[in-house]
Amino acid sequence: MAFNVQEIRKDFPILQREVNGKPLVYLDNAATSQKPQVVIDSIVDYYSNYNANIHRGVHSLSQEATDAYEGARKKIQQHFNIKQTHEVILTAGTTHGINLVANGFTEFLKKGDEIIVSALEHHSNIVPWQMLCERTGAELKVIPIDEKGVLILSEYEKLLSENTKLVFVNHISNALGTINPIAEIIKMAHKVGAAVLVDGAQSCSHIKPDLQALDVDFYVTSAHKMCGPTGVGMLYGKEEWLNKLPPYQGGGEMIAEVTFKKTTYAGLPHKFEAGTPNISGGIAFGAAIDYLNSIGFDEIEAHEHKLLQYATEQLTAIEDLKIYGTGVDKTSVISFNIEGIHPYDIGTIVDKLGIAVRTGHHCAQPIMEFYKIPGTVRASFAFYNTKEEVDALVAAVKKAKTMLT
Ligand code: 7TS
Repeated sequence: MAFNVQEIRKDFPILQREVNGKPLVYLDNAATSQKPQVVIDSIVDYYSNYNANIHRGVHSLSQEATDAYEGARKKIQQHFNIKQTHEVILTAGTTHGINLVANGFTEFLKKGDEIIVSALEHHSNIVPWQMLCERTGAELKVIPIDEKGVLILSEYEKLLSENTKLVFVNHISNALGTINPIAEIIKMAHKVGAAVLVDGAQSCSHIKPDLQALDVDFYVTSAHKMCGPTGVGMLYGKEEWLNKLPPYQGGGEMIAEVTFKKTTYAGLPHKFEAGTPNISGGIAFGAAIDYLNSIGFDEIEAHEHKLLQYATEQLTAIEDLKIYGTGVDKTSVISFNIEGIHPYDIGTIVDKLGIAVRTGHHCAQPIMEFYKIPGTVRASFAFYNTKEEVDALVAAVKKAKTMLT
């Protein structure tokens, strides 16, 4: 089916509403995406028709719920081209997946070992590694960026050594939109025997990563950035790594046998899935993946690229407006400031005109420190945004500028 943005918008009930008396222009997709009716329906259907706990009942409802939840895991596996279903761990989201891995590495690291992160990371891909370093005595090293907000690979190469045990980098920067050359980063890390975790929180709504082709060791993402619900996500780990890592949490459903003397753990993926999970969330994650694939990632990328180009041209034409993150490989995120105006003030005025953008440091304070700014205004576009919405943003930013100068 040809890509028709007006038809697609009809799938999202929220896009029909008004904010402050104006049609909603939702440009905060990097924070969370909106949800199509099919995803909302999948949650309602579960609670209305087959709500039961999974993996434990012989009764029919439990079986139906288990089949739907495990069906979603299979969809995730196929979508990301993961070799085996049990390499998909269902989590509460990206942050949970990162902490699970960081916690698991505690017993494998010692003083003298090094961990590399990039200067483009979200706090959730910095803080857990700092905590890991505190626990183990390992040292954190940082791949720097250039003025365009692009990682300097020659500096990364210099940081790599036989002491490097782990490398963590996001696929796409949430604050700037830079797409990182993860295939190269992974290859370089593997040459020195280091494992790599890629944070895909920002990428999976824009592109379809092939995890086997990337040969990545761990990959994490959140369903809510991909038209799915909040509170659910995915951790992919290579089987050999997941077998090596200890469980993150103890509880029901993650055991093989429990006595007061000793507990043995269940196999993958259950070893990492203690307790009753977000069942409706997992099922809806599967529905979101089906929905995105029904639109098609080639179409999504092409449309978003056009929006990015158009919005970049239009915003750049505003005097004193500076865009941060100007690398060639970039997704549909524009972070900007107008000289002499606080980003929060712009965000507040454009909200009055129905336009949702994020302002602030975007949980990436080191990037703001690099540019010596308090924060930015960030407009992040999804496949359901339109050229007319870009025009509305540009007009609103011009109005804000007039009011504030
Ligand atoms: N990593 C990146 C690159 C992110 O962009 C985010 C969330 C996270 C990790 C954390 O994801 P969570 O689902 O576990 O919370 N980023 C943003 C953002 O840019 N604006 O709000 C949340």
